[in-house]
Amino acid sequence: MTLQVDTHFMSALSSIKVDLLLLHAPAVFDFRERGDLWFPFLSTAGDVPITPLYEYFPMGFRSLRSSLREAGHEVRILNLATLLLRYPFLDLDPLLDRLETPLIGMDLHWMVHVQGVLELARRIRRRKPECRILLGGISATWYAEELVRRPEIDFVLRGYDTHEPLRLLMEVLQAGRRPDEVPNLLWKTGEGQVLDNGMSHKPAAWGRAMDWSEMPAAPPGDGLPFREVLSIQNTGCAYDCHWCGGSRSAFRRIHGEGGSVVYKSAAETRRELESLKRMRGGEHALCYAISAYNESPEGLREQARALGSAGPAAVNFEQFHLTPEPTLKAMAAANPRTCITLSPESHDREVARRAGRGVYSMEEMEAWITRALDLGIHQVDIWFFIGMPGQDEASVAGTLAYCGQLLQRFEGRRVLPYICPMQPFLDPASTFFMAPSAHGYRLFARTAEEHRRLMLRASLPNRMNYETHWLSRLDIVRLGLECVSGLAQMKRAAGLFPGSLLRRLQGRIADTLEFLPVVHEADSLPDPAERKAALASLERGILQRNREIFFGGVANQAFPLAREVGGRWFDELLWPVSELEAMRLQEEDSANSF
Ligand code: B12
Ligand code: SF4
Repeated sequence: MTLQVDTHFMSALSSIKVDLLLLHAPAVFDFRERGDLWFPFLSTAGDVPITPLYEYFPMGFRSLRSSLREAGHEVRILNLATLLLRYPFLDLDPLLDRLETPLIGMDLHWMVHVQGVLELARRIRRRKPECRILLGGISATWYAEELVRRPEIDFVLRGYDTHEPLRLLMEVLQAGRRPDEVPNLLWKTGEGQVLDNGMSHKPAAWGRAMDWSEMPAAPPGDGLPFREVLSIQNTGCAYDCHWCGGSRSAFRRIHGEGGSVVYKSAAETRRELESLKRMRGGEHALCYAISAYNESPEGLREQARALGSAGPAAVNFEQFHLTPEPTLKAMAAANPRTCITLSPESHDREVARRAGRGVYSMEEMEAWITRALDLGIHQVDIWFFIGMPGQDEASVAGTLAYCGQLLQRFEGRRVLPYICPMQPFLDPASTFFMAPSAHGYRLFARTAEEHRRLMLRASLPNRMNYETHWLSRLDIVRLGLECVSGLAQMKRAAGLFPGSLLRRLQGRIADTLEFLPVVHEADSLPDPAERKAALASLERGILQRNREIFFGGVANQAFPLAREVGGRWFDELLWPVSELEAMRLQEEDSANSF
């Protein structure tokens, strides 16, 4: 499936002239053309509504845009992952030709984007050699020294808050000066010498307000019942889940000594929550307070009150401990549809403890759920994980069975368990990543380059960067799918799922489970020529399945109904929808005339 577009179509797109383009890459750049790379159903672990291109960009993209605009710069965002999903006939080079910018900044926040980011940087360098390329985000910070040495990268701006350093960098570049004075910057001179300006910019107050009143235009056909928004009022973490690249220890490894949680200032938090009231369609907003677990009880009650007055349709608070009653009451009072998300990781407390959780037993959790629901909490979501130390197949089966018990005990009430495999990566910089064998892990990649290569393996298990002493890579992927299927069956029995949805979900999972060992076996052949031939024989099957994954709508475990891609807060298309739709019509006309 090669999607070459005749470049005269592109004349329908206007030229875009900016001082900085913030660009979000698809996780794998050439996803449309590759018959040798399979993206299985639910391969993103199924926790958030995305395709395997991982379309979310860091929230900081939007606050960087607004703060740099305030400083007088023209800054725009392009989510290339979404653009190519909605308009798959577009080609990169003609798109780049419509862009006039001296600087392109890409997020390598999530490691899973490593292939997409580097491939895109390489292609931009080839097509627009005059344009400087900058990386930022958590993974870019961790791998900065390796990344800046690559010929396609000019700058890496490290840190959890880059608003001020980026403003300085733009000022310096516009004045034609060397960026020696920009803190947190790693950069290359014209002669290719790498210079490190040090990482001194670690502000005590993190981030700027997100402006929710500004949302990307929703393309036609987008019938989303809810608009997801996020309320993240801190970064880093007070806790230490050992698999997590944002944990207390990992945050310090990445950013150096200092505190491990950094909070937004009260003024910026207020400004952000106020903007929710001005959001178009805000009454349909589903607001996730993701790092709410790092707030003090007073902070959390304050956040609940503020969210309540902003009036979204529903609010979801993520909690590490079992929330105490006074806070539960404030949360329930904030919104009639307040949901709490817990992540015990495993029903087996020993497995949970080894992962850095296990702070309550399942009996304590169940008693708490009863109280929480009685106090007016609308829903409790409970996430379990696959890929933890000491967790074997029997232990995962035990977790699935426990989910069944939970569903039975709370039948008719909104208590929803989920099981999610940790794939494809164990987070770089996490405690398990740093000392794998001590915790029963084996790593298949450590450097950014090794991760980039992994992302190009045909089989999802071979794309994973770890296995455990108890579960192989293939086991982790297979068990994840089996658990989602088993859980769906249980939810159907509890009246939470329509039968038609269950049949469709289970049909797709059954097909994926059947194809999984076939692709894995072919991709694991040791002889490269034999591997290539074996994969070539599977190309049609791979392309056909990938097409459904990318162009059949986006789904996740919580909302397994496929929805059209677009209209989400991060679906920034850069060009006006009217121009893109006009191009679609031209393209369809041209296809019909053949
Ligand atoms: C909130 C959160 C989310 C939110 C998304 C939030 C968002 N869009 O920003 C949701 C729930 C959707 C999410 C999803 C995922 N997440 Co997450 N997430 C977090 C969490 C809890 C906080 C992140 C945070 O504080 N960000 C705020 C700050 C740091 O970033 P920011 O303000 O947005 O951006 C600033 C800087 O990062 C930097 N910057 C970022 N990009 C760029 C680019 C340029 C050019 C420049 C100059 C600067 C720059 O400057 C910005 C402004 O100051 C962390 C854990 C933790 N405690 O850190 C995990 C974490 C980041 N997530 C992680 C993972 C693995 C995922 C998923 C891949 C999980 C999955 N499903 O498989 C998905 C990916 C989704 C996608 N891309 O489509 C890992 C990443 C590990 C790694 N190194 O790869 C982390 C560390 C821990 C974890 N396992 O949850 N996540
Ligand atoms: S997974 Fe654990 S350590 Fe990581 S952000 Fe969440 S609570 Fe913190």
